[in-house]
Amino acid sequence: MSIEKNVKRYTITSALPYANGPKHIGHLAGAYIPADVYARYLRLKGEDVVFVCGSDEHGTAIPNQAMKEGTTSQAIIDKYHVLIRDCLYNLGISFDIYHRTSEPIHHQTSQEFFLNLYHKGLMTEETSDQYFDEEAKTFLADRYIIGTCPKCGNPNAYGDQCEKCGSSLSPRELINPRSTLSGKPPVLKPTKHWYLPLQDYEKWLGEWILDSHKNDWKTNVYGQCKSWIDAGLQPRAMTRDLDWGIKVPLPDAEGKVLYVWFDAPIGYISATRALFQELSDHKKTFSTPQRNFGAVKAEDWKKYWSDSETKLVHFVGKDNIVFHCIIFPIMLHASGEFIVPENVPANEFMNLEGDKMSTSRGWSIEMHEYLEDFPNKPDVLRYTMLTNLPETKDSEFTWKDFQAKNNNELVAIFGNFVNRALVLTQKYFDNQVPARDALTSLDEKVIADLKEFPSRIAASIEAYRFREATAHLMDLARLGNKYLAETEPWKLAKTDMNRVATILNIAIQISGNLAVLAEPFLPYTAQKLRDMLNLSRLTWQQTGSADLLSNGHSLNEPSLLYEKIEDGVIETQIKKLNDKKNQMELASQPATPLKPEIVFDDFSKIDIRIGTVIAAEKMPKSDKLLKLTVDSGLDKRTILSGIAKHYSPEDILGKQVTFIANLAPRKMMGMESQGMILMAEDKDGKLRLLQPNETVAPGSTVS
Ligand code: B3M
Ligand code: ZN
Repeated sequence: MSIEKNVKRYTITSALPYANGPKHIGHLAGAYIPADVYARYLRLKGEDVVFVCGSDEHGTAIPNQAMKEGTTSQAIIDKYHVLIRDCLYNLGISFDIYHRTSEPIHHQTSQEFFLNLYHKGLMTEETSDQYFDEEAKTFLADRYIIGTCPKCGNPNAYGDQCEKCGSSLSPRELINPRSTLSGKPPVLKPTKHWYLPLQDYEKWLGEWILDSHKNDWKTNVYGQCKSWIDAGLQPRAMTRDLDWGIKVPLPDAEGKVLYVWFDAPIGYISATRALFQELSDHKKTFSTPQRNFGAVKAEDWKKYWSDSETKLVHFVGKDNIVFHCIIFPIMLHASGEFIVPENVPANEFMNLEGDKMSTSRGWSIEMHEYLEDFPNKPDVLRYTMLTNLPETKDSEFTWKDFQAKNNNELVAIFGNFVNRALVLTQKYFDNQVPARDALTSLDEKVIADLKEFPSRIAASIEAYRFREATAHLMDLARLGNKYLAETEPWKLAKTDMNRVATILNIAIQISGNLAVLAEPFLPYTAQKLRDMLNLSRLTWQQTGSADLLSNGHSLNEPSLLYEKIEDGVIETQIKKLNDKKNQMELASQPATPLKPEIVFDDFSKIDIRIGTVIAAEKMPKSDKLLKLTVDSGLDKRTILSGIAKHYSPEDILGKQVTFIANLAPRKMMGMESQGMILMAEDKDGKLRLLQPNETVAPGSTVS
């Protein structure tokens, strides 16, 4: 059984995105939105919270991308760090700091961490054979080796993982391995590395996870941990042969860097360190403190990582579970200096329109794309994600659902309720909160119901059930909506103004509660609503009350919280998604292999010309051939062309074409063809005419 410890402060982390490209919205469902709801809720309660994140700028993902974009690793991280950071902040993710693992303070923290374990004798040194590319003269990181997957036969599996069947692999398991750098088969060469003997911590992990977190960790997380531990752990190399990363701080480690999964989670610690450094210096570079931390000292960061009364919670996606539940905790525990996480409420994946979300396949909505198309709707995305979080199993984002969540819930329930309450108060009471008169039993019931919401929402958040928490929030708006629908104050205005005052007072109180309780989920909405209600920041503890806004309190001008999203907008997005995927598919098709080299004389023998099609008809008895009459500038000749599947005679009539003019005539289906029309052909065999980009005289030569 786990014993809830005495919690004085919280350290909340979101997985550090690799700064190797834009990130799609699926990431939000695991590491960012749930973490943000949790952090915002705790801050509203007045808890001492630090919420950290930053860019993961090491590992082979970075030089890989640099190679693809034909630039340097530094240029890649500089570009994507800013892009990802800005997207996350614009989506309302309220980090106190968004740091970078390329910062000196992180290099220092990671090297200190490594040396601490090393000097304690907790690292083992081992020389083993590893793949080396003799042409590129470098050891090959797992990602730089591809070969056939031994499990499913995928010919393009990576040295660490097969993306087709999902198996995790080691490079030596690949069949017919080849280097991605030179394309050649790599050779084995001895190299020395430093290992963390994970197996030495099996007993500790058993007690810490399997015994004490059986009931409070999510079953998907606990299950993954259990199967790892049951299968038996092995020493894991914490260093790599690579020229991009944090240097191994030992004299005999030339050309070696820390394993990215060693340094990246330490990034949480260095981010916290940087935050307190900045707070104590009153200088801001990376930090955006979300609350007043008061007067702090630089070394105060330690409390958030070493004090046993700190609750550390890591928010990640399911692919990061093993690193946050097994490897990093072993590192923290072994260091003897740090606390281990209280929970790792990892989510499963969010799919997109029936398929796995993937930036590389083009089946994705990138965060920046969303924000470009819906710049003033971060909350609509947050809400759609929150109501669909893959908390127990994979879930799905669809544009139709996005539209439905907006139109049927945010507009029709939340927005509609608040708008009616405010507009009616403006109309009947000059925008001043009217006092309540005698209460009916319905009023009393609604006030009593309202009181229950804060603890109900809180209980769900504290149990990491964010979907449920979001549903409770919307239920409060529903309660208000229903109350107005039942009491119909607009009908009573002529007969019973006291009654109208009572109803609108209660409706305004519910709106005030929504303005506070919605903040973790819909921060932009909450802000807008607070502004309309002319309400200062309240705490979570103040909610549940029907006296949040005093009698006579003046409200500001009401405006709509949400607007309807029309079908056309959704259709455009669906089309955009399909177009992007098709484009990616075309771009990723390998081109037809090159033909053997020729000399210039070979080429100059071919007489290529431009002509104009002056007649075109289908070739009888053929579904492939068109019979064209081409004005070649020299003559009017017949050319038979196998394009009937791609062009109709009408399509091609009058068009200019490129053709080989001196090809020996050939007989096809009993007719002579005097030349050959040149076409562009893609991998699918689709043919397109080659034309000059301006009309030229027939007979113009091509050279
Ligand atoms: N950058 C992997 C990922 O984005 C990795 C997370 C690091 S968290 C310390 O999935
Ligand atoms: Zn496979």
